[in-house]
Amino acid sequence: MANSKYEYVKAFEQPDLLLPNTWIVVRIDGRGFHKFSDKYTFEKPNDRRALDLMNAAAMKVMSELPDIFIAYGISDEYSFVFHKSCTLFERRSSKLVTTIVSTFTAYYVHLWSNFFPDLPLTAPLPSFDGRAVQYPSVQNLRDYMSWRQVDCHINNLYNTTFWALIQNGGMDAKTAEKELAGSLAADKNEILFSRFKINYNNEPEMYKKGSIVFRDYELVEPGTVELEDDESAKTVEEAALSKTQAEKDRKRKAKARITVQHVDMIKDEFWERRPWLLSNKP
Ligand code: DGT
Ligand code: MG
Ligand code: MG
Ligand code: MG
Ligand code: MG
Repeated sequence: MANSKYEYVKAFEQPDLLLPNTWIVVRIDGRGFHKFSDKYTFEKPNDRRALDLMNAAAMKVMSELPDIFIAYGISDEYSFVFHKSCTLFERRSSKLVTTIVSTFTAYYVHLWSNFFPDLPLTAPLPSFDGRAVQYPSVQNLRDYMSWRQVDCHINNLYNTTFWALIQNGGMDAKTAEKELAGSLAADKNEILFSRFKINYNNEPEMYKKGSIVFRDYELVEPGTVELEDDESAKTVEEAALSKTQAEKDRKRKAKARITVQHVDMIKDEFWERRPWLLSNKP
């Protein structure tokens, strides 16, 4: 069929392919969740139901998009990570971001009543923004994950102390803010312990460390995953073989158990114990 005279408008669509061979992080964040959390009177500083709902929606996103190998959530945000070899949607940035944002939002709304059975969700409904960022090295990616986890720790220590001063110490927000201005982590730990008998170390791990969602391959022995392979050295037969291998890997990924953990991922141990996460055959 001949092109219509209107067809030229297609040329206005600009490609937005992300660079090959880079780790892709899609971070989404709740829009206006300060207001949203007030509307549904989320517990301060952490509302278990709200965080569990974020985690449940993230797990659904991961099961629908097996190319995501790890995700990390704190507060109203979630970061989803694609392996550097990922070719999903030809690595089109807007397609990756909008698919994740809409899938996450749909599940957030769909699962709401499981976590807030007594609070019907009413308009304006929750929405999320999203962006894709590319990281060229494993070190950059790990530094990104560490950055988010350090942020979680800093914010949670501050918020825990701030709300203790208000809820247990009877301060107003202005006074509590002044009290904490310029304070170090040790000062906040001391305020919590000496004034309120709260040992910060005993606070829930989810609040202190955030939530890491990943595929757990219990059958993978540590050290059995190849960390380096040279794509360019492959013969045609090897390439065909690796295609069936890729198919097997895809099925294996789809079947793997998706788990949520609240552990340190800044130190090497988390990654060393799970070599498949950053391997060339995720
Ligand atoms: P944005 O992202 O620019 O549209 O604006 P916000 O208001 O979403 O700001 P953001 O993302 O920087 O901060 C997240 C807000 O969500 C923050 O005001 C606290 C609130 N929030 C998140 N999780 C909880 C929770 O578990 N409990 C309570 N009370 N508030 C929470
Ligand atoms: Mg924001
Ligand atoms: Mg937000
Ligand atoms: Mg946020
Ligand atoms: Mg279509």
